Amino acid sequence: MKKVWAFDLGASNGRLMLSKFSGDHLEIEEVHRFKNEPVFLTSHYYWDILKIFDEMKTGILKSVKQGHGDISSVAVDTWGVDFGLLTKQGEILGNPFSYRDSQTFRGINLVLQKLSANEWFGISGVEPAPINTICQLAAIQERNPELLEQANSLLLTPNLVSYLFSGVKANEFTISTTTSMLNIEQRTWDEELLDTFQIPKGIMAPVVEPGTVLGPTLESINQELNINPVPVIAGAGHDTACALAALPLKDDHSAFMSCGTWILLGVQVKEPVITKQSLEWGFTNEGTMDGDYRLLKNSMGLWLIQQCKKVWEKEGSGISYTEEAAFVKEAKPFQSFINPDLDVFLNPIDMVKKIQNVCQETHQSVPETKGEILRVILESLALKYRWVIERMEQLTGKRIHVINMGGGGIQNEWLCQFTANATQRQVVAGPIEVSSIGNSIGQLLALGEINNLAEARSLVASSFTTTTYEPENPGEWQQAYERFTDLIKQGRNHL
Ligand code: LRH
Repeated sequence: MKKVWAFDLGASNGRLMLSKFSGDHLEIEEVHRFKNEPVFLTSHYYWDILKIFDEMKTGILKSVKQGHGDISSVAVDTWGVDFGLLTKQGEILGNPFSYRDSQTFRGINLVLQKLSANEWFGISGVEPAPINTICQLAAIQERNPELLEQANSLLLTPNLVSYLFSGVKANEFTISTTTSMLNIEQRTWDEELLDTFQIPKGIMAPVVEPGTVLGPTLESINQELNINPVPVIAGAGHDTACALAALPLKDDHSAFMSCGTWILLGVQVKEPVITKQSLEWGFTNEGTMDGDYRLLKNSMGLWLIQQCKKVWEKEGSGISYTEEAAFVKEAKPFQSFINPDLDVFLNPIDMVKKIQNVCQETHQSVPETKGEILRVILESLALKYRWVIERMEQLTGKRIHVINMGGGGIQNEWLCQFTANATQRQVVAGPIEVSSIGNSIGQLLALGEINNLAEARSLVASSFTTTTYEPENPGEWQQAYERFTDLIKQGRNHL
């Protein structure tokens, strides 16, 4: 029995999972879960990296206490684009910024002053979007250049924490593709691009392929946690790459959908799709664990619901998952729609008010009750996925028959059913812990326990259960889609 630790850090919580692989069965067990949200101070949003690392160590201590000895390796996956800076001595330089910080909007303007969207997309294959690492760096370079002057290394979040465990500085390929600073063809940092934005070349720790063994856990960590040295692997550092690896896709007519704070909907392709159309429709090309690419659309996802629930909690009228589902059921369908990917939804102070404002501005009826608000969000998300699927089919020339949904978001059964209805495609939902499972698969590949992703996906199919949702009510959803597409033709600041 091989046992590995998978740290999956998300933008609302993080967890340590223990994976057990018997040779033909994979099992995953949650050891520790903790809250992780950006912290607002001095006018910026930061990640509390010290708390994150401390929680990770708590996770290991818990695992040891539960008697999980003989761990073969450990790997970390996280959300994309964010990074930490290190001094020459290897100490952390300031708190890492969150991509929700509004500096990214200044950043994207600065980047576009020097690089056209066409050039940007052509080099990196990544959709020009404010959240990209390059925008943060451009904003920091303008506002606080001393920070970059003092920096000796830049490590993306999974690699930053892997460094804290192993002492080895390297940026793994899949997470590096989210920066839009990587030359997608050469699979390494684009030096010209770094020059254009005066990012000191030396700070970009080298790019390593997924599955690279960085080295054993540091002696100081072993002593503190009372463990034997454990190999730290740079598996696939990006949570979405992990999710794709662990979704039981049957063939290339299956799309993947990783559902969490963000919802990433895409297909695995051999070559990046870098065309006028893919740029115009806001698609992006990121790396997969096995050397291919993920053609996908980054969509706002359950963030919209999480933020509304936060507002209601603050008002003292928070709701549970069960109430959420009941409210959606009661609310009138197809009242109003929003384009979930408008920049205004990236980090508003009050998401409920923002959604109401957008409905009003677009001359639709304004949702008032919790059920109405939730229904606007869920129906709009589902309709947006039809929009994405249809465009993806045009870009690849392949019809999508099935959508494999995974991640915490599939616990929302309305989201799964609405996605099936809006797209009129079968939805196969599961597993929930898809990023942690993918993280473990990355380690098992590196350890030579499994041979390729096809094998990994059949292992997932035989080890975990899924739920199938068949499309319903085609006529009503067709009419809704026509209204939705008319709406998103207006005010398209971000598709
Ligand atoms: C989802 C995700 C997504 C984006 C975003 C910043 O967790 O990784 O793919 O990169 O975070």
